[in-house]
Amino acid sequence: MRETRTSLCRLCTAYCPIIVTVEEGRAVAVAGNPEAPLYGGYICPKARALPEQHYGPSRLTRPLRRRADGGHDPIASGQALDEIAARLGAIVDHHGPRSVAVYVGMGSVPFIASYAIAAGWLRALGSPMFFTAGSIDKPGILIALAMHGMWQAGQPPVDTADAWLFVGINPVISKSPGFPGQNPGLYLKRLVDRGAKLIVIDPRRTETAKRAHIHLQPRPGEDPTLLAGLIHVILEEKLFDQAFVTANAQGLEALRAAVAPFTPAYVAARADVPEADLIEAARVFARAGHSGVSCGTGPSFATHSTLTEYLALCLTTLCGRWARAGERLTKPNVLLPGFEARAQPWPAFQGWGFEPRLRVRGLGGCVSGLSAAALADEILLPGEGKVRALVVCGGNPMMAWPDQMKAHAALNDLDLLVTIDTEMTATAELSDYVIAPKLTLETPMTTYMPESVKYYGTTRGFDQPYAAYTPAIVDPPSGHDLIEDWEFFWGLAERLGFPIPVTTYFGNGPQAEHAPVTFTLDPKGPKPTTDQLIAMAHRSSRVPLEQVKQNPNGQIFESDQRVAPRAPGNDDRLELAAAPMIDELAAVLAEDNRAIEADYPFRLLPRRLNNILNSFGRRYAQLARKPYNPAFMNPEDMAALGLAEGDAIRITSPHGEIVGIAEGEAALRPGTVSMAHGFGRNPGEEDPRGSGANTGRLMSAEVDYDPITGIPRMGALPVRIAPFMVQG
Ligand SMILES: Nc1nc2c(c(=O)[nH]1)N[C@H]1C(S)=C(S)[C@@H](COP(=O)(O)OP(=O)(O)OC[C@H]3O[C@@H](n4cnc5c(=O)[nH]c(N)nc54)[C@H](O)[C@@H]3O)O[C@H]1N2
Ligand SMILES: Nc1nc2c(c(=O)[nH]1)N[C@H]1C(S)=C(S)[C@@H](COP(=O)(O)OP(=O)(O)OC[C@H]3O[C@@H](n4cnc5c(=O)[nH]c(N)nc54)[C@H](O)[C@@H]3O)O[C@H]1N2
Ligand code: SF4
Ligand SMILES: [Mo]
Repeated sequence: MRETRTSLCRLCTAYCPIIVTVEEGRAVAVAGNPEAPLYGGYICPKARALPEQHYGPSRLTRPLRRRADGGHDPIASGQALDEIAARLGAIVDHHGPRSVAVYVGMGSVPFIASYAIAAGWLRALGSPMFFTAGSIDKPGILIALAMHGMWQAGQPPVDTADAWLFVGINPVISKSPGFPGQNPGLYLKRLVDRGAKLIVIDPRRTETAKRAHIHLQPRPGEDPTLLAGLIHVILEEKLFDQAFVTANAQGLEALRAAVAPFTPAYVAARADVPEADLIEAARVFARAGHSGVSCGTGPSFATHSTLTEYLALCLTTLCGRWARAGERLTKPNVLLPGFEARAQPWPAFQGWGFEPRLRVRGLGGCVSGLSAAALADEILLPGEGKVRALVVCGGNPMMAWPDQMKAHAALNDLDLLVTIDTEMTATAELSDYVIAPKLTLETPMTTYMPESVKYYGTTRGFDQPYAAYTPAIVDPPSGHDLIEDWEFFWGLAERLGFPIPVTTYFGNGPQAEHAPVTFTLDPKGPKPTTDQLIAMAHRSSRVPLEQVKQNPNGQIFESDQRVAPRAPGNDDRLELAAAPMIDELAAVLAEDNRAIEADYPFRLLPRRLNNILNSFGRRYAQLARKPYNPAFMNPEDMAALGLAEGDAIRITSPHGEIVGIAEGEAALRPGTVSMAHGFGRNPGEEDPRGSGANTGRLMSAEVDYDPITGIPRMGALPVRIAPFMVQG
């Protein structure tokens, strides 16, 4: 029997509505859902590969256990859980709970329960060692918000903007939640057709930059310089919203003094952009009726990630781009609890320096969590507190952690490594146990996740109060032994004999306090279904889950709620001059990169490929047009080095070396090399034209790391390029 069913693609945070053709309980084709609001029927090629993900030869359908020779044999999931629980119990008995860590990656995005239950399970075990991929993504957003304060009513909708500034973010391809991810290409087209002016800061002329009124194509890593320059012009020309700033912010004079040296002439020369374009960008941004800023991974990886986000918040506040009393509340929540939005800040708060402290680099807990970039060191460093067991849930450390060689040494040093993954990844190969999970189409879910990303600072998520629910729409493959990610932690808690406290996660600091949804899962009681778990997590939603379930295409749940005025007597203010940020801006001014540039004249930049999601998708015939990640270079640079299209090149950083395959791309600023991450395999299995190269190999987790979030330099990475000659 052949029929169609509606569902949601949940591979990335866009959560595109899809129509799945199902035959005999199996998905055979996926198309966009034109009836769903917001998305205009859009899907990307990755959604069309969902059937291949579910039934292709690389899918794991049963757990595996590692043999002494490194190979893996199938094992029943119940037995795997028995053995893992016993080994964890022994490790905790001997070394204490802190010796057990969990790392949750992007593969948990589709599952409401996995992140919250993994965190709760670890807490109940007594270990604070919980790490997420978010700490090697844009952790600076949350610290910047803690330092600046948050506006309770949020921002006016993006689609009312007359100007928008994109800093190292390419939503047309990435659907980064830093911009509404619901068909961002169409979104931008509509904005531009309406007369809005886009300003893009990116060393590459990206798909987003093609629509830009002004594209600043600077030297990589100069984002704080450029943003300080924009603020300089806006203050100098008195283009800011003086009334808003006087009523709602503090620190203006200190900020003015800090950006004073960042004159247009200085910034233009240092970042190598036309001075007139910089001034025009400042004027367009400030004179717009509404405008906003989205920052991406480009600046986050290029050091000073928190400062870039902080200056973006200062720009937003200076121009008063926050929702005002009496305006319609654009994001009244749907699946999250309703709230009273006031035109006032949650003031700045101490968002870092929390317990536990890590043993390396003076890092500690903070609102962006513990630094995954430091976890390899926590595994390798002997002594009290050494991490000996690691559970990886929907992540791929061997492909994603900076410093692949160190990650490899660390994972091999563990007493126990368990990975929950759909395929035999490079990390799974090193794992003692690999747990095979159910996949998205086999499980129910709502749009809770993309709705909650709006709580991450300048991150946007949905621009409308949209919500949708999908049931499981296909059966798991016959003869499977699959469990859902959350059931793994349930099974361990059952065997270890403790309940799991769950806090569904959204917001940080003051926001998290206003309506957390908490419940306890007790494995002594009956095991809930995933739908029951979803119901528990949505218990205090503004719109009842049952109502959301009634529309298979999802729906925009309008609200006539208005932004309330400031509470009487309240005088909280947004902070324009947090001391650590003013100090860091002074340090930026004093930076001198010339010495390193003489030896390493190129800069390696991160990028996203349309068909590949981090390390995911490379095994799918319909996605992997090339099995490797090309090293894109400006054709003039290639000519100067005598390189032809497809030549192998040696890419050397102060820390490591990889071999890439050169490919010309005129859109790149000369002097840059742009490469996707998540490629290559484990050390010793290098195959530049086969699996590609792992750019993490070029990075050190200990170089130019942020003292609060721990994120090291992962972009704007100094490298040198030379033709690669095959030896012998
Ligand atoms: N050099 C370099 N390093 C980087 C980056 C970079 O640009 N350059 N980017 C950084 C960023 S932004 C991030 S977010 C991190 C990502 O870091 P990770 O999340 O650790 O890496 P991914 O490759 O996204 O791993 C996701 C894994 O989830 C698995 N998966 C897919 N679907 C499911 C599922 O349904 N269930 C389960 N359990 N697993 C599933 C996939 O097979 C894959 O192995 O990498 C960071 N590292
Ligand atoms: N198709 C696809 N979609 C994805 C992913 C994927 O791998 N593939 N990954 C997902 C993940 S985990 C994330 S975090 C998001 C990331 O989403 P984005 O942050 O939008 O990531 P990119 O598309 O790489 O855009 C980053 C841009 O920064 C530019 N850049 C590099 N260095 C600098 C710099 O120093 N300064 C400035 N201003 N720009 C710089 C790069 O040229 C690039 O265009 O995408 C998500 N979506
Ligand atoms: S953008 Fe692509 S991968 Fe992301 S949710 Fe939409 S269809 Fe899926
Ligand atoms: Mo990411």
